[in-house]
Amino acid sequence: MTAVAPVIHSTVPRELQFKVLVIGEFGVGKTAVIRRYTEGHFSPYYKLTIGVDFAVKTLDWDAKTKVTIQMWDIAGHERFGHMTRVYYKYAVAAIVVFDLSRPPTFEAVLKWVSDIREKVTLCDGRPIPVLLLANKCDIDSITIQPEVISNFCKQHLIDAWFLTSAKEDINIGDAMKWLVGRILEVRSSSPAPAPVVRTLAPEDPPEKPSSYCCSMVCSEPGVVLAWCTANPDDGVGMVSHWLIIF
Ligand SMILES: Nc1nc2c(ncn2[C@@H]2O[C@H](COP(=O)(O)OP(=O)(O)OP(=O)(O)O)[C@@H](O)[C@H]2O)c(=O)[nH]1
Ligand SMILES: [Mg+2]
Repeated sequence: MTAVAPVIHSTVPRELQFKVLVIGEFGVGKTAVIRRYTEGHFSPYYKLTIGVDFAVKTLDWDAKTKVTIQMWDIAGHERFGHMTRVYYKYAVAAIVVFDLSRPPTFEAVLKWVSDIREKVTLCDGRPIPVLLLANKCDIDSITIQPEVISNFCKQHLIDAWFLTSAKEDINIGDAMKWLVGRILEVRSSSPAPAPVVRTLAPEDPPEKPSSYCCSMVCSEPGVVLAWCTANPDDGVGMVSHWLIIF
């Protein structure tokens, strides 16, 4: 009789970490979208982002997969634009945000998409997925029509777009869910799978981690280091310190 080798299906949970860029013109609501998603609140006050900021959110994607999204909140103001090549490094997706009540911020989307396509690709050379957010849909007197946005996305190979409001919490969660799904889909179709940051040992406790340390080391001039601290109750984290060495 021939012995049949048992088929072993891995039940070891995996933890994946993805770097996602959030870009777009100043004042469009990038920080507000990130805050809404990671902390669940909104501030009506505008405090411009200087350089780059970070936020981290951990999701139980399915029974076997924990996903940590590291969101890089890139300043939209022109004067901080010279560092984007460093900030974009190792990103696996980008969210481009524009303000529905300010048409010039929609016109600037192409500039941001081109910047991404020129400066960052996946490790196998494919372009990173791009999600477009038409933010501030709570404001009346909006003149940009949905079909114009849809056509624009088709024409420039933008993967998807959503009407959002960070203020009223419209579509932020759905948009992020779509993006994580897309990142996983792209990753699974890659000839060289993206690295698994950490595989949890079976004896690891299933609770959410109380803190993280994440660092980005760039081969370009400059080193970017970020220390993230997560809230043990909801797994939501914010970078507590960051440092760029030139
Ligand atoms: N009505 C409304 N206001 C919003 C919304 N999202 C953001 N805002 C406001 O728009 C202003 C700018 O938001 P930010 O999130 O700081 O903009 P940003 O894109 O991060 O700007 P930079 O950091 O300068 O690049 C703030 O006053 C926010 O309160 C929204 O969905 N609806
Ligand atoms: Mg900001």
